Amino acid sequence: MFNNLSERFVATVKNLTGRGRLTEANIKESLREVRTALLEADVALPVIKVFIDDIQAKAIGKEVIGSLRPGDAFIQVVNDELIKVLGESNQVLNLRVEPPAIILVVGLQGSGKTTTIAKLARWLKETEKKSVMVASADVYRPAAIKQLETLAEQVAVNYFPSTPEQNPVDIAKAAIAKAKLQFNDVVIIDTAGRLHIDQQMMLEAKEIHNAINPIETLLVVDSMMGQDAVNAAKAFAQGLPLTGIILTKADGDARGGAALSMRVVTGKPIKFIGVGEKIDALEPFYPDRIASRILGKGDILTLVEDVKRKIDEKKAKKLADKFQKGKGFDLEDFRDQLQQMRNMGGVAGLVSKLPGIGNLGQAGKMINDQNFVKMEAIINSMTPRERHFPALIKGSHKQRIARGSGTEVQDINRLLKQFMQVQKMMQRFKGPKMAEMMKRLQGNIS
Ligand SMILES: Nc1nc2c(ncn2[C@@H]2O[C@H](COP(=O)(O)OP(=O)(O)OP(=O)(O)O)[C@@H](O)[C@H]2O)c(=O)[nH]1
Ligand SMILES: [Mg+2]
Repeated sequence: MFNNLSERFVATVKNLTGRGRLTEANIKESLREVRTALLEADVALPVIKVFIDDIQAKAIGKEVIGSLRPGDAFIQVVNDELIKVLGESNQVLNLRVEPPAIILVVGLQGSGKTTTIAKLARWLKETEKKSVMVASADVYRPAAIKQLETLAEQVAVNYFPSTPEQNPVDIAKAAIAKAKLQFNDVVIIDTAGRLHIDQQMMLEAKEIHNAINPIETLLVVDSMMGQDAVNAAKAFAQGLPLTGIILTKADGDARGGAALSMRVVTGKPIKFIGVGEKIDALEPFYPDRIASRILGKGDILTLVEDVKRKIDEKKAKKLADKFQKGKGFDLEDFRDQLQQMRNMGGVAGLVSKLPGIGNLGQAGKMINDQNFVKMEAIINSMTPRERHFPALIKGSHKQRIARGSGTEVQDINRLLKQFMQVQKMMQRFKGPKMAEMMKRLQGNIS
């Protein structure tokens, strides 16, 4: 997300380097570039106007104090403005009611409601330690109910069964009654989506809303729809008392116009973003972190949270021990490492949060999930003995492994070479040096 915008902004700042002070003349050009970047990102025009006016007012005459370079001073102003437009701070879900806290989820067809409900249920369960129930009031597509049931099973939360013959309001009410009996903390109600916003859909959503009086009414919108998503959100906000927005498919949206326009145009906060099809690809929306990502500074905080949440602690400790000793690192450990990286929202998700990744070029493109899957398949096709003692893998073994994993002998050679590089690197870090690095890392994290 925001790749294009990010590239543009970083280039703009580079142009300012070397100037002594921000003046009307030298920021005029930068502002023009920012404006073009926002237009290309498909940001709503009124938002662009406010953005540019604010930056102009704040940037002109801004002293470049101390070691701060003009580019940095300008970026500071842009950063503040981005945060403002994105909504200042993370807006948490309001669950402070007598349980169950009711969350109603609405949105256009295919925007990602059902998937997002499963992700949200999982997030509430794992991060907030809530007991969650989900129920589907989407009676127009029989498969829709089944879809939620399957997802609920996958994330292991309570599922309230419903059928297409029932009335949506009745389903919602019955689910809430059941959740109350079971002492669930949160109940999330899925609704039917329509192709367009029409009277009937709004009426039905309103009817459900009136009947259950949810503490949160969340609108799910597809960020790839750009300004259409913003307009749809505006219409929804007029018909329903929305409490927040969840922006899905941010992973497929290189422009980011919806994210940047949503708050200003609808007045509603984005509370979460969906960043992938996987069930854990949902992140709370932090304007400051997103601004940081847009400006190419990376989003280390979200990355650290990701790592904390997803890493298998036992395996990580085992690996750290081997690190310390600097020996015994074999292909099984290597495979664990690959798996952990994939668990962290895939390599692409990981890489997008690292600072300065735009400069990685070709090398960056080589890192991808397909390669990792292939590497895992190769290691899986080895015997345990081969995994422990890679040096023993000879020509005929390689052919067998290649056949077993559906790869070529040259893939096996490449993997063994990569493994050896990692192993060498680990040896260099062994002993006290590693302990020191770990300590410093921990200091940075907490
Ligand atoms: N890449 C990506 N895909 C997503 C994301 N969220 C949802 N999807 C995909 O979007 C498609 C539609 O998702 P659903 O959850 O069925 O959408 P819905 O709004 O419930 O659809 P209806 O019930 O038909 O209105 C699915 O293929 C999801 O996997 C996301 O954050 N990233
Ligand atoms: Mg659905």
